[in-house]
Amino acid sequence: MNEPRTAWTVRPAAAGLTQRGLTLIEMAVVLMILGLIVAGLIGPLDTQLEARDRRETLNGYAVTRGRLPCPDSDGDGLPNPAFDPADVTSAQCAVAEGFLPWAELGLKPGDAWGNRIGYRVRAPAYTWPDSDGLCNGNGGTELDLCTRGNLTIRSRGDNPTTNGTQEGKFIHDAATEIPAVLFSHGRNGFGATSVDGVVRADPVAADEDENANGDTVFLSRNYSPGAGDCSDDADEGAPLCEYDDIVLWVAPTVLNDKLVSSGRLP
Ligand SMILES: [Ca+2]
Ligand SMILES: [Ca+2]
Ligand SMILES: [Ca+2]
Ligand SMILES: [Ca+2]
Repeated sequence: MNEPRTAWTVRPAAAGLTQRGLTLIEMAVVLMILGLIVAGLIGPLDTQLEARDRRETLNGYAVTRGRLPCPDSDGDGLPNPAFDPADVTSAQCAVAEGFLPWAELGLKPGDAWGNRIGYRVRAPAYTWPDSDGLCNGNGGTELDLCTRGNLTIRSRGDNPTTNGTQEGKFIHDAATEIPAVLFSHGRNGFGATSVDGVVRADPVAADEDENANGDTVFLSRNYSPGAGDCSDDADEGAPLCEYDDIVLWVAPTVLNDKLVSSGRLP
């Protein structure tokens, strides 16, 4: 004999999952937990997609202008100096690394946490348009197909030379000769400047500091919450320290493809 079904129970369709149905309160708890999980996933995904949009905007800018913009050094969202097609020295950026010139690109001034986006570009190799349709080589002074970037992206993961051991902290070059890098210092904001110009605290962990120390090397890896005994080194016995930065870079192959397919470069 089947038990009488009440309005307060929901019976699972598959037999054998559980002997009794879930009460509405139990269902509500399950739905609430699922909601929290989904919200937790959508947050970071959203910011990743936003970062990709920014990079796409930058690639599109390169296609229409034949060059990348200089960084913004004073926070008004415009490149420094202003580009002047009659003055080649305007491709010499005021700073090698500054803020993404959001106003020039038609973007929002900051990331999801109200901080400006960092931006570094090789100038003038990527900030002056090609003048002659010729390849002027690595270290050239205009953006053509032989131009190479000077930025390096490092990451952490498995060491491919150790058979049978799966590392997680082995540091390696993920990309080299990169023309330009865009980065957000993430939720913790260490190393960032707010959209209102407030300089936030410096990073404490080594991997995040790599994205705040102003040199040509950046570090991009998965999020880690950090722990008391953490270390950003090769010690596989200790967890990685806190890292929530979002580092994206302009890939030279992608940029070249776009410049060629749009007819910008021969
Ligand atoms: Ca500016
Ligand atoms: Ca050329
Ligand atoms: Ca961070
Ligand atoms: Ca660095």
